[in-house]
Amino acid sequence: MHEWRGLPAIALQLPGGDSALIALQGAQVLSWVSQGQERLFVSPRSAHDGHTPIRGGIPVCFPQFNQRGPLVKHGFARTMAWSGQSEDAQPVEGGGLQITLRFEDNAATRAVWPHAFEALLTVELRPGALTVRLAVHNRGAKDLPFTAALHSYLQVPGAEQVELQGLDGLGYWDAAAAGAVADTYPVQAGAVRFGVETDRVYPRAAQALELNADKPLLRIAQDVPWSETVVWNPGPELCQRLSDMAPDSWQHMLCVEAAAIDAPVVIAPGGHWQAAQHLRAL
Ligand code: TA6
Repeated sequence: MHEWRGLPAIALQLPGGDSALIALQGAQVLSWVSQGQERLFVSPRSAHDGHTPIRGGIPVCFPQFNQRGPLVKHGFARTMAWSGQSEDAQPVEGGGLQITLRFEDNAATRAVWPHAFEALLTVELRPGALTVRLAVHNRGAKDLPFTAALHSYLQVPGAEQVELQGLDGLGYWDAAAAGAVADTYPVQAGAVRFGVETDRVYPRAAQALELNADKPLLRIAQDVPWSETVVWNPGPELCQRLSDMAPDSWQHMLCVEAAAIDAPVVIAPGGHWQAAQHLRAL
């Protein structure tokens, strides 16, 4: 078993040099290296005590996004231990490796959320690409409603130098607007740029998004069941107030999240749901 700052983790390594590291806490991908470059951001001040959310990588928000419900912010899945081991990694087509981590209901989840479920997080690493897929199975006798997100923290060379393309023309919910009024939807004009707190929920775009700096960095796609894309950068002021970020961390990260939040997903008894986010290094 590998470790990340003292926490158990699983490492995937391809012969060409691409690699990934996944913490058992939250099945959180914490590192993805492609073309010799780290593509994910993890805060130097992140907690690593085994139960506080880890700041960075790809947190799995489940079964609740943010504070849109009665559970802890972003749901309990990101603070709990998932099961999986390095030996479970399997080769996949295209010279890759994949691993699936598992989490099911237990006394702690049933105390706050009365559902029988199995959640699987599959990480597929291929040369130049990372796919992360969340699958949920309703093992109970009643409908299972949830909201969720793959809250990916992408590493950027400078938040003010990057632009996110592909959301042009879409109306978005602006969570950073003063008073955040639910029925005002500004329309995105051109690429999204950063420098102040940005916290927006867009409908899923028809095509993949592209993150560019002075050169193309990443292509970001999400499967159709992820009905929204959340774009978050805390900007300098909020970042100062986040105790698990360094004051300049906002310059090094950008969250582009595959999310299903505006309408809860409802899985019928015995039913399954799954959706992936696909990242490609450019
Ligand atoms: O996805 C964006 C967001 O919901 C923001 O509103 C911000 O709170 C962020 O997630 C981080 O949340 P966290 O609980 O990890 O501090």
